[in-house]
Amino acid sequence: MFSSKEAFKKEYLQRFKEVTGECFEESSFIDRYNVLASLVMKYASICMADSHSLMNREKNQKRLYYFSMEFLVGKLLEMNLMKLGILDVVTEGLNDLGVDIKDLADVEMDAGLGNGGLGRLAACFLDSLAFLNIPAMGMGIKYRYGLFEQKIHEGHQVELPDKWLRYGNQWEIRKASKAEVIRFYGNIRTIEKDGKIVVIHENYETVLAVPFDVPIVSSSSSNVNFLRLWSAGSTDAFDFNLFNKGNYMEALREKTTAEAITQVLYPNDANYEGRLLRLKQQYFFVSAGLRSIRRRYKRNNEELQDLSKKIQIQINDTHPSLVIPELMRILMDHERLEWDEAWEQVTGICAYTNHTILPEALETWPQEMMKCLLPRVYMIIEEIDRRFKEEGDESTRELRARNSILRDGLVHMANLAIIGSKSVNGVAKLHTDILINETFSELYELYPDKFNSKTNGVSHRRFLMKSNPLLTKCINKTIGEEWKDDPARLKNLLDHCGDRNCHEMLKSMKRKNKERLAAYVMKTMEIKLDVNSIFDVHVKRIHEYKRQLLNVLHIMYLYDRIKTQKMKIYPRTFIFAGKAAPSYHMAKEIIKLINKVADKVNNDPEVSSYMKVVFLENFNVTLGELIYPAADVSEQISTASKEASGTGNMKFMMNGAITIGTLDGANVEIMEKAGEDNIFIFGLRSEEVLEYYRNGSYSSREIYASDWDVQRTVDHLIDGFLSKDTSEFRDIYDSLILHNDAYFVMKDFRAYVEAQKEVEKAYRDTGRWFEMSMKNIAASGYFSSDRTIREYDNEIWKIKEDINN
Ligand code: 26V
Repeated sequence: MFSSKEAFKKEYLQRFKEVTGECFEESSFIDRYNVLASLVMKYASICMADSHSLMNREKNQKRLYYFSMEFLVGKLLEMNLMKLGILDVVTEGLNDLGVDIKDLADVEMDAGLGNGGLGRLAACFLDSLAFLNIPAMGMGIKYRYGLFEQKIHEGHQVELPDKWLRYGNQWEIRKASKAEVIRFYGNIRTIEKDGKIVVIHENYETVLAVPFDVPIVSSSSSNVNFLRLWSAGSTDAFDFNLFNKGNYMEALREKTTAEAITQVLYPNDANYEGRLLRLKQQYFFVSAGLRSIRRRYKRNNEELQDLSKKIQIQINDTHPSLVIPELMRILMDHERLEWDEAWEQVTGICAYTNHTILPEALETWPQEMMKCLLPRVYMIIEEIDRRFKEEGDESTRELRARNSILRDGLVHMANLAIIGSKSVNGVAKLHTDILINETFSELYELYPDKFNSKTNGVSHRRFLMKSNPLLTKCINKTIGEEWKDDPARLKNLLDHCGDRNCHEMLKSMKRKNKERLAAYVMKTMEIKLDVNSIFDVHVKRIHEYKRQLLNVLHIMYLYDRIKTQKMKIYPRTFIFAGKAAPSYHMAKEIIKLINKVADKVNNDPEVSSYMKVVFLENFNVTLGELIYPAADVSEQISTASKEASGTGNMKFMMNGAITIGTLDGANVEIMEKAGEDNIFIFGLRSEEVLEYYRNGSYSSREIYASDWDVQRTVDHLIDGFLSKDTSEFRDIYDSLILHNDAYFVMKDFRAYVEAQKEVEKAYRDTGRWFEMSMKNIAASGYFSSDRTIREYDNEIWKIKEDINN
């Protein structure tokens, strides 16, 4: 691209005039950002065009389509510059022009088209697919409003719309010519023609699906993949008849109803609600995506029998699992394939990833709703279900009935996804074991070969190289730069983990990152953090199973000890961030509690030299990038068995933080890789938790009665310790005592307190601490999403294999 910073400056200033018609000197950050982004986009688009034509026409390569309702992409400017290898040139060039690139990067709004783990994983996967040169396309929804913006007002969460498109989106190309028409509602009639049944769909409503393509650039090749986001509009934008009769509102109705489909991302990340609009979203992007795949396929291929040799679809959780019946519909109704031929293709193409075993998150739709909205798709699901129940031998009949797709008036989406896919994977070893042995044990009996595990990973390019340049430098100095393209080589750090100079380097890196975060906290909250204190960080969605409550109760306990027993602790800064689903009452109560405790601790001079507590507003990808590099301690304390994998745990690890956690999700593998001595594990194991659920023998009251510290701390929720209004945290108290503490917070309290003492002891021993830290960084290469994607490809998609043949 730019051979030198001079070349960059020349092109940038030229482009500035072309785009804005203004002089650079008087321009705003917004204009400067827009022009820079458009310049990067120019190159990315050219590469995208070239690689498309190469992949499609000449090579006709096999390709992956990653269907996901969520892609939590974050900001793209610096990432794209880094991947194109021009971040330094551009930074310096801008410097010459008197511009700090950070000011421009700040202008970009996060593309927050996801809730949390699942959406961010999808974005990391796109990054790795591009890096590994695997032809792939992400298929998703262009929500007008992404995940809400969180404000904290007097300790409460307030939700504001996320206007991420306020200044437009520089990273997309609208492909009006590739729009598709999607059909909802109506009736189905069948007729016979030439001895074949023909399905006729009548009286349907239509919605227009317009694709926006976002290029995913890669540092390793000129192949540019892309993310295709679908936006809904009316096929008949304005009814002039109605308008001419003066009925303005009615004339707009159709347009508004159609557009509503992609207006907003549903902000729940665990609690499933059977909303019609959500089902519309699912079918909308599934149908549009498949139609565009079919179009592309037919341009380059003649035989439909080869479909599964050219196309692979990964279904990210059950949300896109309508892919299965919709693809059946297209192959049968449009391409005239017989059921068996179509089914062979579909079950050779689709693979499903499960991301949660929380029963309340497993998707089901009322049969009546689906039948009405998607009459033909529903018929196909009925047929899939009928065949599933009749297949196999007699001995499996009952088992099949118990696991059918249509039961109790509901469509069970996970069952549909498992039956219609060639592969079913969990996202960490433990999670997969639980899927196999508990959640889907009976389906596992029928399809043992489908089940497999793919431990999650994260993009070390974004969460280490981009967000922690200081650590990147330290690593380069110690082991060279090969690890950047092959993160497994971080292992080489093990040869240096006893080296005092390395410890000093890491210590100074951590300190600077803590200063960077402290400056942000000062600017945004006017709270001064002590960078010499331990930064103990708990950032993720707020959920009872993630047990932010356990962390706060521990803080309350420490506070009380310092006050009443003059206990001395190593200074600590407890940092929280995360959003609660707007309708999740308990999660919002927990946010209130954290803020109440923060208020009390931070304003008590007797304690505040030992402790600070802060809740940072509006956790998103960008804030994460500021926080992970500054963390000393990573809180991963979910109730064992509940966290499918966790990916924050990996981001912290990569940045040299030490985990305090339960043996849950990928923590288990983090322990295996980093070594038991380099992580602080405590609490119930998953088997113990599952056993308690089975036999119902847990009693939180027993613990309350037998452990004085637990009792005193829990009582502080309602005895005026926190608030004059003793009813304020009654619901939390009741969840623990009246409702028997469903997440075993009280059960694990004592073990957590002890583990935290160990953390403090280790931190006081600087040599030990940084040795542990280095061992974590060294072992973090395994948790790069490059490794995860290689596994998906080697074992499920087999795309590289196809390219190499
Ligand atoms: C579920 C629902 C239910 C209906 C309403 C909207 C909605 C949106 C998202 C979800 C999926 C929740 C599942 C999820 O995010 N799982 C997380 O996936 C991460 C990546 O695999 C994993 O690291 C986390 O442990 C897991 O909780």
